[in-house]
Amino acid sequence: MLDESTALRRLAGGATRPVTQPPRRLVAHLDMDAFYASVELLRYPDLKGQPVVIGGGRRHQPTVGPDGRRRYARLRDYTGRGVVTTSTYEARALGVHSAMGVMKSAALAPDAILLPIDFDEYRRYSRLFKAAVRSVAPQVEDRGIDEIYIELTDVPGALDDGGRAIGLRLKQAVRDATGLSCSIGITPNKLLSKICSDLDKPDGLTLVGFDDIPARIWPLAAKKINGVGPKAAARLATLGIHTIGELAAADPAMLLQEFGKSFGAWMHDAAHGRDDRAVVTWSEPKSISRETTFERDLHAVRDRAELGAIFTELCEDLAGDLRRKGYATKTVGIKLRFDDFRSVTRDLTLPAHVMAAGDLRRAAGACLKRVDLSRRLRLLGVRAGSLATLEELVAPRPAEPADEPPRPAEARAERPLPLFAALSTDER
Ligand code: DCP
Ligand code: MG
Repeated sequence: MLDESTALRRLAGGATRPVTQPPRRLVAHLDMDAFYASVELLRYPDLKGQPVVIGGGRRHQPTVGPDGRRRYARLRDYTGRGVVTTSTYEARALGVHSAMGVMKSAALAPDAILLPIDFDEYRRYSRLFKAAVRSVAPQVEDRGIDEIYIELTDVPGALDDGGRAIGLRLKQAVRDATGLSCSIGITPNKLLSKICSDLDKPDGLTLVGFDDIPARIWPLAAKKINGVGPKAAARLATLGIHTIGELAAADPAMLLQEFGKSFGAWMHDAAHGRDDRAVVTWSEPKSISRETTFERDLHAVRDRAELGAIFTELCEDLAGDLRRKGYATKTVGIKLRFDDFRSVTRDLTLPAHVMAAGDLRRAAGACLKRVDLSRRLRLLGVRAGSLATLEELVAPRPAEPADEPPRPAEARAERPLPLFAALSTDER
């Protein structure tokens, strides 16, 4: 039996508590280098080493002159409201960055080359690099077009050298499959790995263990923590907290008071490098939406035609998203923002799943009828919720009761599902 003082010490987490090492875990965060720009340089290798900005429309496509040489659009000739999606490191050295207006970037780098955006090509390379990674380490969480998390803990040998060998193998696999470079952070969790993949760009491999946190993580700006946005960073700055180290040293009670219980506690843990989120290898979107802010506020009656055209286009774009991703929707919603910045949403649940633009448009139109439209509008959005994959609709999961009694196979074959009619045009 335990004597009282031992029991108390154990309760208090004192010296007699068995020391358990946290389970050893390694997670990678991989982010492609200057992704869209690097994909473009594969097509136009003559541009290597030059400042190149990706952000134009089709009219900025390079042309071939009578001498057989390619001619590129230059930033200085650009007029319009487009924004920079990304740029080569040479353009960044001149001050250009993502989300900057193209005309503003032209003032900084007038001679830089402008190339149009080609999402299809970037998506193709995205699939290629992710497949290459999966062939080395299968537990991959997709975080967008150019970044992923990879659980390395179960990859044989990965833990032996802090992840260096597996990191090099991943980079080589990506290079072999795509010709592109990436930067990888490998640490015990997602939070630290996300920070670390950015520390040695381009073509970096950064390994950090818990023991390295004071030297490698604490000197960094607090906003380097994914989740500490510009607003939180500005608020921290007013409290005299600029670095992650200063955040780690801050009184947790003060953080809770200033930022609320959950965000305050999360920031305290994050600054100490604590994060136990799993690498989630599979997920379905809850909804898919499209929205647009108008160039000028529009009125439902006076600008009816223009508004109608935008509304239809949004539904067509949304239908395209659903088709590409292989989903149908049963709940269609709209979002409106008025000129006084007030927002309203309405939605409608349909008797069956749909994915065609016309069906979305009708449902969204019915939602619109339920809104008072006397004020002018700034923004319009359309959302598809209650998603089901096409596979689920064709072969419902056994647990789900069928909506209608099974029909004979021949009858099914003769009457294609409306979904397939929608799919048959281009992307089947
Ligand atoms: N992107 C975009 N608009 C932004 C930011 C990014 O369209 N405001 C696109 C273009 C990028 C891609 O997403 O190529 C990936 O974004 P990153 O932030 O990873 O930027 P890069 O990969 O271009 O550069 P880095 O080497 O810094 O990762
Ligand atoms: Mg990137």
